[in-house]
Amino acid sequence: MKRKLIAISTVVALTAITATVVQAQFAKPDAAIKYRKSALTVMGTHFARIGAVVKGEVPFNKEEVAKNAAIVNTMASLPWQGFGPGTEGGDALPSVWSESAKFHSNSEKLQAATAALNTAAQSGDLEAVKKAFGATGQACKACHDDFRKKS
Ligand code: ASC
Repeated sequence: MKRKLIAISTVVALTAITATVVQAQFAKPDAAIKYRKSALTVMGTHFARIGAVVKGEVPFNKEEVAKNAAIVNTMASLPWQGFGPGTEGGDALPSVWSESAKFHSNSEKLQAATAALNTAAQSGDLEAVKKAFGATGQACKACHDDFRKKS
């Protein structure tokens, strides 16, 4: 009897701790989904501004590209905390949770690519920016192919 009580109170305590940890990050799953979409939207917006320069649609302004790349690089570290347990939905495929090691590895590859893009942009070398932009786009695409709903 005593053992059963200890077992039950352990489960209750662990459940409470887990709930608190999830809640410390986001009030509810919808907030996590909104957060990760927002971070990805801001990242995509500033990435596209560099893309316009890379494609020759907008003249190369070193400072502007450097600012945009710094934002992309900062944003690249953020979305992942919004993909925690119990936050399935939005545009994310179930593979985010069932293949979490691969998802995590892809997120690290993206962050390595945006760090290189930022380094290139801060150097002001447009050719280096073009190369790093292409590599970053590949990292975006790799994850979208396997983990994002096709629209
Ligand atoms: C973008 C953007 C993405 C990536 C992706 C690259 O500009 O918003 O999600 O590039 O399309 O394949």
